[in-house]
Amino acid sequence: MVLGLLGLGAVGVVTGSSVQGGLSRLLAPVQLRDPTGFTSLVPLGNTWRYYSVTGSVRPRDATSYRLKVSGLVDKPATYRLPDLQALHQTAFTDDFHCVTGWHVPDVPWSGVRVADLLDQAAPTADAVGVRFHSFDGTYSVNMTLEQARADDVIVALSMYGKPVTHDHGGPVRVYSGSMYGYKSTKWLSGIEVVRHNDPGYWEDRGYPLDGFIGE
Ligand SMILES: Nc1nc2c(c(=O)[nH]1)N[C@H]1C(S)=C(S)[C@@H](COP(=O)(O)O)O[C@H]1N2
Ligand SMILES: [Mo]
Repeated sequence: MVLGLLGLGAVGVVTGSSVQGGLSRLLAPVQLRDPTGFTSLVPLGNTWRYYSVTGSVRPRDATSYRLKVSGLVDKPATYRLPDLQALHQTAFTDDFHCVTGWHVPDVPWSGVRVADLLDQAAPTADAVGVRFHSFDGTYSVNMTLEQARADDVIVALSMYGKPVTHDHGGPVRVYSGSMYGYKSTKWLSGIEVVRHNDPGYWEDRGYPLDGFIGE
């Protein structure tokens, strides 16, 4: 039961650091399913957790998926999955760090740089930040325009050489190599260019606005 909650493929919601910490103390090391589907005996520190602040999220596929780039831009655009796949893909391997303490080393990512999408959209002179929206209907988070343009901030289409799974926020999620996981919006539906760098879902609940790993 508890193992099911922690397993990546399980339908379960892990809401906060207190829950996470309590389970970690009770259960490490423990058997967990890793993203490749194998089961291994690993310390609880180095595995993925499934996170959703809304419980279950209705999946979107290659037909139903849309990414809207909107707000303070001269050229708003709506991308379908094949449109994103046709753009230049940036690939790199980097760790994933949740601010609650767990991390997963050496994850191969690829996707479209947010900077490339912003260049296409042509932000207006009064643009200061971007707000990433999720089709879960609730989650959103900001970055400054400068942060969002960094080389390691992508709209990720693939993890481990395969399409981003639904549980990991696919078909399209954000990944920022330099920032904690809460900056990486799952089930990405919109990139809105905005006038203020406002706090997002977790930042309203106490996490730092910048979110750089180690700060
Ligand atoms: N839409 C959405 N995106 C989200 C979250 C969430 O709950 N909902 N949680 C964030 C946090 S705190 C982390 S650590 C990662 C977890 O990613 P994972 O579920 O692929 O492990 O997603 C981030 N993006
Ligand atoms: Mo997190």
